[in-house]
Amino acid sequence: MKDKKTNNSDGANAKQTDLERNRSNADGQFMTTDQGLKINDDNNQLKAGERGSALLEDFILREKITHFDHERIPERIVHARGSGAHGYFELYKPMGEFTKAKFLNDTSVKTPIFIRISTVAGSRGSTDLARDVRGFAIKFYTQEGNYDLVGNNMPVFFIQDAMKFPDLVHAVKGEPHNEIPQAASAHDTFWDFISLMPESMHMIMWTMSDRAIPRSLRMMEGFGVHTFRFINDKNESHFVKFHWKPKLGTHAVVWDEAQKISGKNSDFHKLDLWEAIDKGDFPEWELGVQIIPEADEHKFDFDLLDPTKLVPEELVPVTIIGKMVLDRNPDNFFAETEQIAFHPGHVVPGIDFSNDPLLQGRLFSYTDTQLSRLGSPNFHEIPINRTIAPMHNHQRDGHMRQEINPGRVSYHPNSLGGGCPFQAKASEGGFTSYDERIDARKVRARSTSFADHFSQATLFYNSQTDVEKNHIIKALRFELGKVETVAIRKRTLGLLDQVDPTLAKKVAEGLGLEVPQPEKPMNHGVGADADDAQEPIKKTQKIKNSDALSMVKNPTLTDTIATRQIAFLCAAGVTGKSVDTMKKALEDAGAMVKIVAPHLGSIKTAEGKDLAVDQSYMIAASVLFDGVFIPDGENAAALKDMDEVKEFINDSFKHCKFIAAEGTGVDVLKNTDAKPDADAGVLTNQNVGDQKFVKNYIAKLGTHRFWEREKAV
Ligand code: HDE
Repeated sequence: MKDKKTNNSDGANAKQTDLERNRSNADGQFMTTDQGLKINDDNNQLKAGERGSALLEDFILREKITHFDHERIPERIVHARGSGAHGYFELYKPMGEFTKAKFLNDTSVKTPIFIRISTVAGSRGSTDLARDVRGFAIKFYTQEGNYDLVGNNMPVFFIQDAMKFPDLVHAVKGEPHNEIPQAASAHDTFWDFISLMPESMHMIMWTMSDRAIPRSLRMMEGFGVHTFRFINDKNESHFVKFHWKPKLGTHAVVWDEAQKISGKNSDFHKLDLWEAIDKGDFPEWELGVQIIPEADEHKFDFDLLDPTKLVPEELVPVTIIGKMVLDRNPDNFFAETEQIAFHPGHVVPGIDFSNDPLLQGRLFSYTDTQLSRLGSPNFHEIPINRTIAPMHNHQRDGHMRQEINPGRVSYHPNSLGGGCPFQAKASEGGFTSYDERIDARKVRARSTSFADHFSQATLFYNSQTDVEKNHIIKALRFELGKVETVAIRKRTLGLLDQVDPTLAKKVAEGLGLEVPQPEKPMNHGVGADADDAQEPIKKTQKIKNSDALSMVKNPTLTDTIATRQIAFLCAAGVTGKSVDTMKKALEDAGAMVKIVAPHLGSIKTAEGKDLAVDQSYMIAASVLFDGVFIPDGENAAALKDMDEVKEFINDSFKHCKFIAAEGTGVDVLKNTDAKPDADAGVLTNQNVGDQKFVKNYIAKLGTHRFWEREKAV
C-alpha cells in the first residue's frame, strides 16, 4: 500500500527540503569522528598493551563517551510522552470574512504541519493507555511564519487560572515522597486537590469518560480549548473555538482493556499511529470552527473566557473549513518529536488571543520551558522548529547559534545597514495585536461569571448514553477506590452530588459510603482570598442534551472499519476458503487481518496450502484487536482446549467486541462465555464462505462495540 503515499504540496516540499538539509545519510560512507576524521577501529579503545590500562590520549573514545553522557535532555514537565508525524493542512473554503491569516484564505496552498500527540501526566517511558487527557499540538509551517494550535483531545480544562497549573500538575504526578503512581490520577493527592476545586468538575466528567482511553490517537477529536480571536483585514474580531474531527470517528477502549493493553504493549498508541502512516493509511482530521461575533460575547449562560466551559454545538454549529492529513513518519524521534517546541503564542496575522486567564498564563510558560528543556534561546533554529518564512531580526548569539549574521549592524534603528531589516506595516503582513479596549482596576480576582462549576458537568453527564454513564461511574469507583483518605472520597462525592445525585449515589455504593449531606463547597477562585471565598453556583443551561458530547451518539460517527485489526484464530487444518473469503472482504473494507496460530512461520490449511502466521498465541491478545474470527476446519479441535484461546474469546466477549465463528470454528466457543447468539454480538455461520455472513460481520464491526452486552452498574 506504500504507493498510496502522495507527494506533498509546494509548502510541504519547502519544509521537507529544509529538513533534508540536516538529514544525515550514512549510506556507503566511512565512519568518522564529529570532526570528520575517518575512524579505523570502533571496537577497541587505545590501551597500554592488549591487556593494559586505557590511555587518556584516546580522544576518539572520549568524544564518543562524552556525547553519550549528554544524550538526554530534560523531558517535558507535562506531556512528556508523545508521538509525532508530518503532514499537511488543506483549506476547503477561504475564511477572509473572519480572518486574514493567509493559510486560511488560499485553498490552493497545502500548509506543511507537524503534529505531536501526548499523554499529560506520565513520564516519557510511561504507558500509552493511561487514563489521561491527550495533548493535540499542531505546528503549521505557514508562509507568514509558524502557527501553533496547542490543544487537547477534550474541549475544557481542570482549572480557570494559570496560577493553579503548578498545583494541578504537582497533585496529579507521582507523589513526591515515593514518586508513586506513574501516569495515573488514581491517588490521594490528585483527588485531594480536585475535591477542593469545584471548578474541575466539568473536566473530571471528561477524564472519567472513555475519552481518556482512546482506541487510537487517530480516533480522537482535538480541541483548541480556549476561545481565540479571528481578525479580518478590516480589523474586525470574531471569537473562535477550534475543533478537529477525525475521519475514522471517535472511539475508545474499555478500562479493563486499557489496563491489559498497558501490560501487553505499552506502546500501543505510538505503534498504531506509526504503522498506519507507514502502510499508507494516512490519518485525517477535518478542522472545524465555531465563530462568535464580538457583539454576542455576553449572550451565553457561561463566560467565553472560562476554559472550563465549552460552547455547545447546538448553540453555535461547527463549520468545517479544511482538513489535516498525516502522511509521513518522522525520520528521527529525538530530532523531531522530542525537540519540537510548541507555544500558543506562535500566531500569524489574523489569529489573536482572548483574555482567558489560563491562555494568558500559557503565553508566558512555553518559551520559558524550552529554555530549560532545549537549553538555549536558539531553539527556533533546530530544523523541526524552523519557519519556512524568511526570518531576519537583530537577535544574536547564545548557546549553539547556527545562523551566521554578517556585518556590523545588530540593532534597530540603524543607518549603517540601510535600516534593514525593516518593520512591516499591517498592510505588508506585519503582526498587530487586536486593539481591544482595556480600562480596568488592577486586581487579583476572578469574575463572578466564572462561578458556575456544575451545570456543564451535568450537561456532559446527561448527554451520555447509559453505557457511557456506567463507564464514568466505574471510573470514579476505581479512582476513588485507590484513594486511601476517606475524607477525600467523601468530599468528592459531595461535589459529584452537585453534578448528578444518581451519579454520586452509584459511586458512593461502590465505595461503601453514603453521599454526604450537602456541604457548601468553597470556590477558591472567586474573591480575593479564602476569607471572602464564595459558593459556586449552578445556572440553568439552555441546552439540556448535546449528542456531540457522547462518543456513541456523536453525529460525526462513521461506520468505517478502515484500519481495524481483526484476529483470525487458526491452527493447522484450517479451511483455506473460510480464511480467504473473510480476509478478502475485511481487507477490501480497509481492515487489517492478522493470522494467529500456535507457532510462527506457517501452517497447512485443509487444502494443503501454506498459510503464513502473523502472531503466535504467546504474543496475540484480544485487547490488541478490534474483532475476532474463528474460521472453519480441523483447527477447532486444537483450539478448543487452549487456555490462550479461551482467554482471547472471553476477553473479546467481556469487552463487548463482535465475535464471528464459522463451521466447526463455532465449536471453539463452547468452552467460553461467548455463546452463539447474533443478538448478543456473537455471529455464527454453517455455510462456509457465505458472503451474507461476511457482510453482516463487517457491518457489525462498523458499530465498534456491542455495548448492550455490558452489564449495567
Ligand atoms: Fe500546556 N504546557 N500548559 N496546556 N501543553 C506544556 O510546554 C502550561 C494547557 C499542552 O507536544 C509545556 O513545551 C501552563 C492547556 C500541550 O510539545 C509547558 C498551562 C492545554 C502540550 C506547559 C497549561 C495545554 C503542553 C511542557 C496553564 C490545552 C504539549 C513542555 C496555564 C489547551 C506540547 C512544553 C508538545 C505542554 C504549560 C495548560 C496543552 C510547561 C502553564 C489548557 C498539548 O510549558
